[in-house]
Amino acid sequence: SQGKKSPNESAPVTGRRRFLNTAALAGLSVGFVGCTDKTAASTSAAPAASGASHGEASSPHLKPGELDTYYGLWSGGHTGDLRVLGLPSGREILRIPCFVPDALVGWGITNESKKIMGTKPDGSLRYTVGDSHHVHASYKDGNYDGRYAWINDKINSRLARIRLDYFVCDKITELPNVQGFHGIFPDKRDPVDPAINYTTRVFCGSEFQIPLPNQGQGTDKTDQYRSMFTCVDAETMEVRWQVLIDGNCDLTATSYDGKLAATNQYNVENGARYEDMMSAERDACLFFNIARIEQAVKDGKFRTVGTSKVPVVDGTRANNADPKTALTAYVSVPKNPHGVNASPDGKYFICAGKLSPTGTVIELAKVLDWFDGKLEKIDQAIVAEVELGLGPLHTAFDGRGNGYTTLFLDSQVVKWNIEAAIKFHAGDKTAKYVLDRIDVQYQPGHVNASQSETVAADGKWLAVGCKFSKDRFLPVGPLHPENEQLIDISGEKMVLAGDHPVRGEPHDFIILKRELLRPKQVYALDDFPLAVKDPKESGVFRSGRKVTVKMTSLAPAFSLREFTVKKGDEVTLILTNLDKVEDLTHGFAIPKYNVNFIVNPLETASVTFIADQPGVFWCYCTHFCHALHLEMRTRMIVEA
Ligand code: K7E
Ligand code: RUQ
Ligand code: CUA
Ligand code: CA
Repeated sequence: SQGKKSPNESAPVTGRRRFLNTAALAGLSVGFVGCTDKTAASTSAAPAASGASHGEASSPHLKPGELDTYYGLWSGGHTGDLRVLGLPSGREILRIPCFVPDALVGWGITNESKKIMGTKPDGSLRYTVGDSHHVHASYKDGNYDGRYAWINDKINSRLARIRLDYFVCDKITELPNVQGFHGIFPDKRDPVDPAINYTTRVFCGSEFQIPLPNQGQGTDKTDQYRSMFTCVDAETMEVRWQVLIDGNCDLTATSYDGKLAATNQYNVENGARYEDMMSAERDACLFFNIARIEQAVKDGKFRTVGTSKVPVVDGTRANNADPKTALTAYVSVPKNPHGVNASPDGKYFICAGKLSPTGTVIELAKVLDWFDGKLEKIDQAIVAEVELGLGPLHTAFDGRGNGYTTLFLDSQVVKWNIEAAIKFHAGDKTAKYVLDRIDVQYQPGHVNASQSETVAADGKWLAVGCKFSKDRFLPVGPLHPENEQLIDISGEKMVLAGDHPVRGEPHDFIILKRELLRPKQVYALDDFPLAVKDPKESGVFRSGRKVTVKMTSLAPAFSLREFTVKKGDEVTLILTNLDKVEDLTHGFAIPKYNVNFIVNPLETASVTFIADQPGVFWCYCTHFCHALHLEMRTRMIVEA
C-alpha cells in the first residue's frame, strides 16, 4: 500500500512502511500514558504535517481540575451502554446502561429499569445481551437541543432513548418485522409543518432480509425475504410506520429540511450469501419522501405484517417508478456502500463506497426535483463520484466545505473538498479535491468531528474509531482494545493528537459543545411515583404474602435499622435517597439475594424478590458516602 494516491493528487502519500516503524518506536516511548504526547505524534505519526500551521484546537491535555469543552456521546458496543466522554481529553465520565444489565446502577435489577428493558411473563429480563452501534441526539434548528439521545441495539432490534438532563435511559422500543437493526438518525424538522423545527421522528434501517411475517413459513425462499425501514416517534417511542423495500438498509441520514431520509443499501441483490451480496457492481442509496409516506399512511394505503399493528407502506422499486407518486427513490451507488452522511450546509448526502474506492455525492435538491417530476433520471442527482482510497466507510465534516472519510483498508483518514470533487466529476480535471491524508492506527470505522452533523460544525476535533490497535498499547493477552484516536483538524493538515484504548466495540459517536447540554445533578422527589418522601413513612406493610418495605437513606443511615419478613414472602423494597446534596449517592446490596443498586440524590428505586432463604442478611450501602459508610447497614431478617 505504498505511495497510494488518487488520480488527482500530485504527490504520493508518505510510505506506510516507514511510518509503521516510527510509530512502533513512538508507541514504546510514550505508550504508557493514556494519550500519546502531541509533539511525538506530530513528528513521527504524521510526518506530512511538519511545518503545517497548527490551528486553534489547542491541546487535548487538560490540567488537573480543568473541564473539557465538548461532550462525546459514544456507543458502548457489546456492553449495550452509552458512554459519555469529555473531549478533547478523551476521559470517560459516565456509562449509561441501556440494553444490558449493569451492576453499579442496578440496571436490570430494579423494577424501574426492568420495566424499561422489558421482561418475560415470569418477570425475568427478556434480553441480557446487546450490540450498540449508533448514537445520535435530538435537533432544533439544525443543532443539538440537549433533550434526547438515541442508541440502537443491533442484536435484538431495539432503540433506546437517553434523557440528556439526567443522563439515563428512559425508554426502549423493540422494532417489529425486522432483524439486524443498524443505522439510526433523528429527523431535524418536520417536512410539512414549519413550526416543528425540532426532532419528532427517529428513522431506523435494518440490514437483514427475513421472511415476512417471520413465523416459520417461506424460510427457503431467500429471494422473497424482505427488509423494512422504520419510523419511531421521538416523544412516545412508539413505532409510527414502516416501509417495505427492495434490498436492505445499512446506515441512515436525514436532510436538514426534514423532507428526506436515506439509507445506504449494500445488498440490492437480496443475497443470502456474501458472495451474492457483492455480485452487483452498483447498489443504492435509498431515499424516503417522508411527507408522502405519512400521507399514504393517513390515506389508509398500508397493510400490516404478522401480529404487528404498525402500518406498512410499499416502497419497493416496482411500485414506485412514477416520480409523481413515488414514496422512495433508489439512487445507484457503487458496490456495497456503507456510511451515508449529511453535509452541514444541508446540500448533500455523501455515500462511502466500502468495496468501491469512491465517495458519492448526491445533491438533495435534485432528489426533490425528481420527486417533483423535474429531473428525468434519479441518478442525475449524483453530482460527484470520486476516488478517495481503499475501503471508505464514514464521513465527517468541518463546516468549511471539507469531508473527512475513513479508509478502512488503507488505515487512513482522507480530507477532501466537496465542491472541488463536484467540479472534478463535472470534467474539470485540474480541480484538486484531495487535500490531505493521515495514517491512523489501524483500520478505522467511524469518524466524527466536533459538531459535524449539525449546522454548527466547527472543524476543531476529529475522533476516529480504529478497529485494531495492534502495537499501540501495552499487550494484555489475546483480546486487544480498540484505538480511539483524536485528530486536530483546525489547521490545513490533520495532526494526530491522541490514542485512547477502548473496550470493544464502540462504533459511532457524536461530539457536541458542552453548553448544548443542561444536566440536572439532583433528581426531584416527584419524578418517582413510589417515592418515600418522609422517613416517617418507612415500615413493613403486609398484604397476604406480599410485603412492601419502605425505606429512606440519609447519610449515614437507612431509616430502618432492621426489617422482618417471612420465608416465601414476595418482598418489594422501595428506597428513596433523601440526601439532596450533589454527588451523594447511596447503594443497597442484599447478600445472597443478587440485589445491588444505587439511589442518587432524591432518587427512588425498588426491587422485588421472593424471600426464599431464611436467616439474617446485612443489607449494606455499596457507594462510599460518609465516614460511617461501612456502618450504613440494615438487617433483613427472614423468618423460617
Ligand atoms: Cu460502520 Cu455499525 Cu456504523 Cu461499525 S457501523 S464502524
Ligand atoms: S474499604 S475506602 Cu473496602 Cu478500604 Cu473502601
Ligand atoms: Cu451510604 Cu455509603
Ligand atoms: Ca451489493
